[in-house]
Amino acid sequence: MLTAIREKVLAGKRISDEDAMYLFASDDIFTLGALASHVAYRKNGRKAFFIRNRHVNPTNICVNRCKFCAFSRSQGQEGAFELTIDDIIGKLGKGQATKAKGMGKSRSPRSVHVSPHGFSEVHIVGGLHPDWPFEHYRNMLSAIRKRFPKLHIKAFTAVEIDYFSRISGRSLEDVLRALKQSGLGSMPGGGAEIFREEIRNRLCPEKIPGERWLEVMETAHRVGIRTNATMLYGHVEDLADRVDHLSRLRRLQDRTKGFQAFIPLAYHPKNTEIEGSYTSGIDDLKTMAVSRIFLDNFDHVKAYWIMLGEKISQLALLFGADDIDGTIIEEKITHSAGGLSGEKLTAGQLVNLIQKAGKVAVERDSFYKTVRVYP
Ligand code: V47
Ligand code: SF4
Repeated sequence: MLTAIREKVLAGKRISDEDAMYLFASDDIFTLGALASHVAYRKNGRKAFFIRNRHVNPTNICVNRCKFCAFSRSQGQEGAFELTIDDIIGKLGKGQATKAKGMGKSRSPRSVHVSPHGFSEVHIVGGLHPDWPFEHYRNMLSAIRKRFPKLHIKAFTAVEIDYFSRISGRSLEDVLRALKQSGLGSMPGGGAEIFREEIRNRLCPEKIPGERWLEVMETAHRVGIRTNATMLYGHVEDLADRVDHLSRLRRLQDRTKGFQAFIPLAYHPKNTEIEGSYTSGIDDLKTMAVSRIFLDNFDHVKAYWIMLGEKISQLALLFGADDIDGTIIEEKITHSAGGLSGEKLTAGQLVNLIQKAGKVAVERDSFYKTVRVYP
């Protein structure tokens, strides 16, 4: 069976759901790595991408309270926070002090892209706040755009977009167009978790169904907003749930071509309601490899170093990943749940991780355009 799958992959053919099940169940991790690397090479050559970015969470107050989420709080609960728009602008402004960090002793400093604030993208996601009106989110984007006109704003999961539609009474399309007009550049892939209803009900009964998540993304793609996609694995799902999830993403991508990257998110169990254990390194690498092989219509598969750790994300570059995300600077979601990594890496450290994996480090912009190649 593995030989037949191998031949399909080498011939550039699509593998089936059954093939993906077989690969997940296989212990032949080296063959998985070789096949995934083959697909990654066909897509991106020896390149592995990173970005200078910063994460910001405007609030952790959330009406959903998903059972795997250690980040969220109820209103008035200890540890709940709300950032004002000025707080957010202040955080983004602080990057200016770090703009030269991680550059090392560059041999060609003039070719180096350094945005005025030290990062080229801000990634904004937060809880579903019970009181904030939709206008608040538009004002947030407009204020950021006004203060940092060149900063790319990647913001709001499909779950947040659906919430904005409900609190404002506007259609999804209307909400997305309005956000785009206020400065939204693209959307992250969070909130997907596991689409299958039985699992979703156990994980996050208040969250929108998988079908709605896909509908939001389809609408975003239709109005010209590129997005990512994720899958949260390693909790209560089984391998068939993972394959079902990947399969639904692949079908939507066939229709829209609007997903840029797929990011498998390794479950972190601390301070959560469902508890459980950390994922194993083997599972992380296998999941990366099977995702890369299966999602033949995704250009990029990302090894998010915050969740995988520096070392596994580096190894993941040999198991199909072509991106390790970015400088991050501040991270709360994973760290609330027992994240074992640091919260920030310099560009120099990211380049080093990539180069030591034998790949060509490429700093990218938010649409995977090359900013700088590190020889
Ligand atoms: O939506 C929540 C997940 C996501 C836990 O698109 C957890 O480029 C593990 O989506 N253990 C947010 N995961 C992070 C995310 C993301 C990160 C980096 C890049 C991109 C991108 C997207 O984190 C949530 C949820 O799926 N999450 N709790 C937990 N205990
Ligand atoms: Fe809220 Fe998102 Fe956490 Fe769920 S995962 S409780 S929607 S912040």
